[in-house]
Parts: sequence; structure tokens; C-alpha cells
Amino acid sequence: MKLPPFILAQAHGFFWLAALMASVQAASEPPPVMDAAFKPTIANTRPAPSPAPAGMVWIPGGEFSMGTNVDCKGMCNLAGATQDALPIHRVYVDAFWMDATEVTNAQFAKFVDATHYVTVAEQKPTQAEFPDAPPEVLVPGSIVFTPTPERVPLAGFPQWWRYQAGADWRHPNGPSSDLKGKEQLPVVHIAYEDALAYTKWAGKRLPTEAEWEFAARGGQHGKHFTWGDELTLNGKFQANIYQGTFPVDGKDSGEDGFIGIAPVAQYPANPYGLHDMAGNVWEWVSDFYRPDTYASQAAAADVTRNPQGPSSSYDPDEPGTIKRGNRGGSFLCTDQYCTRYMLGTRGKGEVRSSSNHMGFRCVQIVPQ
Ligand SMILES: [Ca+2]
Ligand SMILES: [Cu+2]
Repeated sequence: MKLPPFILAQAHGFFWLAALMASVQAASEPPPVMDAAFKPTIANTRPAPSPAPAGMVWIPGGEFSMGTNVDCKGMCNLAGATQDALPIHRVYVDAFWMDATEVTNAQFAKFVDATHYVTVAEQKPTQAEFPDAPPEVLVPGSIVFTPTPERVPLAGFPQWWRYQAGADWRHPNGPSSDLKGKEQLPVVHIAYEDALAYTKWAGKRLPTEAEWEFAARGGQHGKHFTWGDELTLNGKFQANIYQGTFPVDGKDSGEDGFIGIAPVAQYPANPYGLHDMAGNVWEWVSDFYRPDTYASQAAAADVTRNPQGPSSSYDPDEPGTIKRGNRGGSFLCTDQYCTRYMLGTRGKGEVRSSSNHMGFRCVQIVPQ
């Protein structure tokens, strides 16, 4: 019997996609622990050292309210989808530099030219890693968005992803695709260890989840978006997400200016000078994922200082997998289904999985 390729995709941790977008906790779960209201961000006042590292902007650090109480029951009909972002709690992070944009194909190519690094998607999966997979499906590849011919139910196992043999960062849609004209698009098909390898080569590191959210909020507090509380500003989209009937072929209207991934920095920066902290591609953060991280932090201290995340991961939707945080949402996010372009919402990714909406950006630490 020949098993369909998605069996491998599942083995690859594909369920993180389902988990990301499906309900996180049953509606019958008790309400979250006491949820303090948002309080103003108290940014550090230390001026930015100079010169700034190329392509990076200064994030002053400080104390802020982390999390979101956006009405998750109304969020794309996914009850409880943002329970893991509660309670809102106070966190302090030190100052750091952050890439103004997601890492581009051109930047990642320099890294690979210099190091001959081979990403996870380019490696043949081993029988040891996937003992139950038939040998013929153990081929290098990655997960690629595949629009459906017709409307499909936006629940259960997502039908708009396929495990594509030969898909990797150089071949974002499979072997016949390439990067011509895509130099300034964010690199995708990046697993966690791929992002980590790049950051080490660049003398940088991945942001923690708290650093990422502090930076995304741009010194403001309690907003749904960096630009305000409405999805559009003066009728104009401020991020590359998805408009039209999701995920039907030909139905992404591209009203925001882009169908599919956009080159970096096509939308106004947030107050700290960061582009695309909402939409375009998901970004890895360094923390292990647990849905109860915020509850633990809130219970342990009035202000959690420089949190590094829990010491191991746990995702009730997919126990036994190892997951790290993903932030910002992607060009496939839509208010019909998944609005994780909203500030404070959280995503998660199985560390050896990659897809054509998964990228990253780096931070660089300065002596405090
Ligand atoms: Ca778009
Ligand atoms: Cu989304």
C-alpha cells in the first residue's frame, strides 16, 4: 500500500499547522487566571549607541504589558484560539538591536555561499526520525500552500497544504521554481535550526518571544495593531495578509498590494522602524512553546525580567513534539480564519518543520 505524502508531512510535525489555526482549548475549559488590564509601556531612555549595525534598528527595551485579550471567541470562529496569550502580564526586556526586516533570500544566500549550510528541507528525512513512514516517501521537501479549487470547511485538518518534494528555500514552490526576482522576498522553508545557524554566522541571535512582542508594540500598549485598533488605516491595508475567499484558488484579491509573499518593507514601519511585524511570513522566536507560559510568569512575579521561555515545550494539540514560538502571522492570515497578525497573539512551530510562509529575523545584543 502506498501511503499519501501527507503522512510524511504529518510525521514532519505538520500538525503544527492544524494546531496553529484550529482551536487551542476546548470551550469548556475554565476562564484564564486574573487578567490585568494593559498598562503603558515604560521604555528605557538610554539613547541608541552609534553606529547602528547595518539593517538593524534600536529597540530601547523596558517594561510592558504582554499578551492579548482580543475576543478570541469571535476570532475566526476558533474558540479559545488566543487563550495561550493570557493573562496580560508585565514583562521587562533589556535593550537590543533588531533587523528592520525579515531575513531576505539575498541575505540567506550569502550565508549559504559562505558556509555551504544545508537546510533541513534539503536533507533526506531518515527512517530513524520517521520510523513509521514508508521509505519511498522519505524524500527532501517542505510544506507548500496549495489553494483549493472550491470552498472548503475552515476547520479540521487543513486541506490547503501539501508536502512538496524538492521544495526548499531555493525552490519555494518545488523543484521547478527558483528565486529569480525574489531576492528581496523573505527567505522561507526555514526550520528552527536553520534560523539558528544563520544567526550564529551573522553574530546575532533569534529574539525571545518577549523581545519580539516588545519590539512589535513599538512603545504603545494595548493596541490590536501597531497602527491602531482597526485592520486598515484610512482604508489602506498596513500589512501583507490575505483578502478574498480563503483558501480558494484565484480568490486572494491582493487588495493589500500583494498576492503571495511581498518583498520586505513594502508597508510603513512601526514606531521603532520595524517592517512586516504583522503578515508576510511567520518569524521564529527562541522560546519553547507552552500554552501556560504566561500564567506561570504572572504567578511568579509582578514583572518578569527578560523571560527566556519555559525549559521545555508542551503543546496539548500535539504532545510529544518539540515546538518553539512563531510570531507575526503571514500572507495567508485572514479574518476568515486566523488573525495572528494581531499584536500579542502567539503561534508555534515544530522545530524540524518548515513551510513556504515560515521565516525569521534576528536581534543583536548590546552590553547593558
Ligand atoms: Ca496579500
Ligand atoms: Cu494566520
